[in-house]
Amino acid sequence: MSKYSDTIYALSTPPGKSAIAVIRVSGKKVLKIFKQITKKSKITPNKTNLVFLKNNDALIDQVLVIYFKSPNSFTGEDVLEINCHGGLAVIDKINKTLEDVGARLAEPGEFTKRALLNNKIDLVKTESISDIINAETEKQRELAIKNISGGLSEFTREINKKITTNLANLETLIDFSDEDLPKNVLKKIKEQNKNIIKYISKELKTAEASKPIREGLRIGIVGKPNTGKSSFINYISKKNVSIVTNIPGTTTDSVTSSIDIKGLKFTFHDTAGLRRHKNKIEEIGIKKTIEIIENSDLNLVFLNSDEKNKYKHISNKIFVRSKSDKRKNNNKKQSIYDISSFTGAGIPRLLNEIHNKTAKKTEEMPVLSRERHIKIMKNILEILSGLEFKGNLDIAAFEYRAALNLCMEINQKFDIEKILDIIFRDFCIGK
Ligand SMILES: Nc1nc2c(ncn2[C@@H]2O[C@H](COP(=O)(O)OP(=O)(O)OP(=O)(O)O)[C@@H](O)[C@H]2O)c(=O)[nH]1
Ligand SMILES: [Mg+2]
Repeated sequence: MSKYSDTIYALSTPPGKSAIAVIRVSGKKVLKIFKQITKKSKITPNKTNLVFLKNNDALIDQVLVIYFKSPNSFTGEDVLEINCHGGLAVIDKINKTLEDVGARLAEPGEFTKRALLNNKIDLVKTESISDIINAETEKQRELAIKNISGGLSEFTREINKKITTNLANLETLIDFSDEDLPKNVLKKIKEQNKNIIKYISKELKTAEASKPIREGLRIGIVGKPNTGKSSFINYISKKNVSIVTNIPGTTTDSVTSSIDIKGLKFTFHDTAGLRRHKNKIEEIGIKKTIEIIENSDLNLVFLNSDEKNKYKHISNKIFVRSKSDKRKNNNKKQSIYDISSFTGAGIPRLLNEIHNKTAKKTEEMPVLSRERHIKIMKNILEILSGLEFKGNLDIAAFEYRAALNLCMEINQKFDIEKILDIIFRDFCIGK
């Protein structure tokens, strides 16, 4: 018997004490379970019902329950949503009671997985649900909701249609002799092939440009010891993520912290900086700094005084001088950002500049929002670009069918088990 025939339950709200908690139950035994835990004989679907939950005859809590009758529920199965008081003991007792009457704890994402298997949602929507739950910034949320509302599904359908039409034309050309066909069919096929390539390339470009939305941006914080690097990362993180002392060389390892600037995720890397090392620990720390400089979208070089020319080898950088609260005449030069991590002066301007310098090309929201989609589209592009339509056209038709199969992988239950695990890895229990 498939594990999907079990009746499952899970807390759908975050674990911990709260005013209200929601426990969801889904599967064939839902009605039987409802009767057992409420001692009621009937429940009307889609209506709220105030009932007492019981374990045998002992009262557990007074709760609101809603029954969604299959197939009109999120999972497509019978579903019971229990809105109980959010106390830890209450949640625990209800969970135990559900276990006693034959339900089992759901795996991460199992509710959504069942919705997918019961055709309540498609694969792209499933991924978008995961993305919307995991969205950390406004832009990531916008991207996820775009695909929940069908952006990618629409694009995929369009590509699918174009490939199918061209494949049909190719097969007609193979099956019929030249005399029976209108002229220029092959020319049209070639043109259409070019159009599909253009169409996919454009979306891949947008996807590439929007990488910062999906993955965020990396900002290195480097410079001499004691220039205020760690104090800065602490200030913008609003907590002490990195140790600060007046001893030069306090930071030896790299410390990261992510913040949201205008809807984008920026991960700052505080480092040991660049200096002569005195021991093995410092040597490793400085090696790490060099790696971070190379892999960052932008580096903030913290200056002590005017040692700008020491950093000629860093290409993508801006200069920062902290501790402006200690100076009377601050630098008026645009090329150095004067800040204070004590008063916060100059920091909004600096964050604004960091955003301007790194996030220029992210205005357009892509339809291809995941590595999986991008990889499939790249593969299709490779197939279509490699076609010559010379000699035996059977080869071209064969390749076109391969492209069509790939396209279907985006949104259909193609090789489903293979990709399900990858998608559901990011889900939480109860969703
Ligand atoms: N007045 C003032 N002092 C600051 C400011 N930022 C840092 N400091 C002080 O400068 C000293 C060094 O600060 P850190 O933030 O540890 O400097 P760092 O660049 O991380 O130093 P290392 O980790 O040793 O490379 C500490 O005593 C801080 O309190 C600031 O904006 N104003
Ligand atoms: Mg430091």
